[in-house]
Amino acid sequence: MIKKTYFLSIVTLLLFAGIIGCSKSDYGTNSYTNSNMGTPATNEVLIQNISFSPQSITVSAGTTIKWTNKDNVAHTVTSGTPGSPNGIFESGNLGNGATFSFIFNTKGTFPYYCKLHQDTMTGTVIVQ
Ligand SMILES: [Cu+2]
Repeated sequence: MIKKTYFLSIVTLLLFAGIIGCSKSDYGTNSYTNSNMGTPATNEVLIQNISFSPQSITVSAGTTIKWTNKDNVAHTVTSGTPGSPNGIFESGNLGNGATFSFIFNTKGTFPYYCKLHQDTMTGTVIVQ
């Protein structure tokens, strides 16, 4: 009887350890991005959860677009395509809460990307 109780206690402890372990790893996964997802304002692109939101934005010539990094990791807003920056705009590293603005005076389609996550983070500005 004592042995059975002891065995059950060990099983219970292991179950708790497992549950706490899972919770911790879930928290760890989320901690570098922003769980407080925002909605971009007009002419604004939010950088959140390792992506640009909206991914494509259309504005009229002369509009200033502002990017805001909501993540807890650095990102860049770099014109061109991954691996081939074209020098039109370059934010440098943006930490959490940092912003970058650029005035789009020329009509056209402007692809951009994040230098630090260029396999997944791309966006487009369309100026009409
Ligand atoms: Cu990035």
